Amino acid sequence: MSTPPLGLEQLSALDEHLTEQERLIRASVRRFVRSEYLPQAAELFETERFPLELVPELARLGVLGASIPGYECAGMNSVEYGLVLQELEYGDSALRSFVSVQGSLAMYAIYAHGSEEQRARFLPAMARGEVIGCFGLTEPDSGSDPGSMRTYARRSGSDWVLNGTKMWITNAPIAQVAVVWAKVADDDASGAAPDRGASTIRGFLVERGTRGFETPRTRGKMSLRASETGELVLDECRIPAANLLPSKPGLGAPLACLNQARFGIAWGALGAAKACYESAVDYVRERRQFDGPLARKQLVQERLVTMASGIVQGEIMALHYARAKDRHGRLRPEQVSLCKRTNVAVALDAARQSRALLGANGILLDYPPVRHLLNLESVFTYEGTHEIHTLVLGKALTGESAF
Ligand code: TGC
Ligand code: FAD
Repeated sequence: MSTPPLGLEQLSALDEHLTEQERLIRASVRRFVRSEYLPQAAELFETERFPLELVPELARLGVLGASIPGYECAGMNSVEYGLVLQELEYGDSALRSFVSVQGSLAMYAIYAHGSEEQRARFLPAMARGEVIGCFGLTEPDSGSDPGSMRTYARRSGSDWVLNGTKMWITNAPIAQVAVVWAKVADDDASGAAPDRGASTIRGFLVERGTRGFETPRTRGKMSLRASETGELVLDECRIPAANLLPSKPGLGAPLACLNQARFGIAWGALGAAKACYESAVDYVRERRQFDGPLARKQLVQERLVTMASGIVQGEIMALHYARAKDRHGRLRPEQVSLCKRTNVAVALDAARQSRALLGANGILLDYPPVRHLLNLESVFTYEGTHEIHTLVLGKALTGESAF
């Protein structure tokens, strides 16, 4: 005798801890994702296309720069923002990545590290989706260790001249403005290059159309295929002094942006995990082998229980830290690492379990698990790899650096 399945939201009882506004925001983004994105998710993945035509609606929903106060941004709290990202990644990690990079990386960099003029010039247009941004930290020879970057900027009169290459940059091919992190000499000495003593990291706003700035697209990714990824190639690229971010020099500035984005990913990845879980439950209740539905087999139930446990624990942790973030205005970087590391691993495992439960059908794009599984391989790697977050936590817990 079978009974209706208990949903994840009933199991976690999360809604009891959400305000009405938090639930309403989640519902409006859920409607959008399920009606506008999901029907074309497989095709967008297959054809490596990001649906730029959806950007105005994303803007209308208030999800671009959602947690920034003022400047036409929605000023959402951390729970609202987390729920938004979870719904977006239920659709696809590419959709969530677009929003993370626009809001938590590009817009946040301008908000936290920019001048009042830069904020007023860029943030409202970015919140409206009229200007798309990207965030260039990673380079061909500098990934987990961004302090080793070789892109550098030198002063030339009142301008800055940038040289170097950033790669793996989300939104690069479609961005009108790139936040580029580059080394400059401690004393801003003219002509400084990394091998000649340039040592301080500064942020620069590089606008499309600037001479010496190209953004070639990266093709052939087997993950995040619906996300636009590219390089930022800077060849004697001259930008005005007004495009230097005036914040305190150092790696701390880009890492502060990463804290925002990593926290969002900790929520977002669980959206992908939920899509995989729900797809598996539906499938095993229908699919019959050995005289009964797969849902009646103990090994199948164990996989579902493992998935559900991870998702519910991850959500409770994310909610706890989101409330703490709003109370204190910030989280410790180690807390952000704990959330990102744990929840992305939960999601990747859930996608694998779900893919397996669908058997051969699990490798088809007709079902969501293999798409999420492939996407989550990138999520595991970007914004600090799983191992980097292990080392951040290991250092904090022992006082010893193992980098
Ligand atoms: P370290 O000496 O530890 O620190 C240098 C300075 O930075 C400060 N700091 C932080 N500040 C804010 N938040 C954090 N999480 C911070 N971590 C460190 C630190 O206090 C220090 O400040 P100061 O004032 O004393 O100079 O730096 P390190 O060179 O040893 O590196 C530390 C390490 C390895 C943890 C860091 O470099 C790291 O996180 N590496 C991973 C790189 C990464 O995450 N890259 C992501 C690129 S962007 C991306 O992937 C976008 S994908 C987006 C999408 O599509 O969704
Ligand atoms: P590496 O740093 O070379 O690491 C390779 C392996 O070695 C990993 O398993 C790593 O964990 C491990 N490793 C490294 N150091 C250690 C150590 N000390 N001890 C033990 N193991 C170690 N970057 C941006 O700046 N902006 C973006 O918008 C952006 N978008 C991205 C989008 C996608 C789809 C992808 C895949 C990446 C994106 N990235 C972006 C880059 C991403 O942040 C980097 O890929 C990531 O930081 C890891 O760098 P890496 O690929 O060079 O790997």
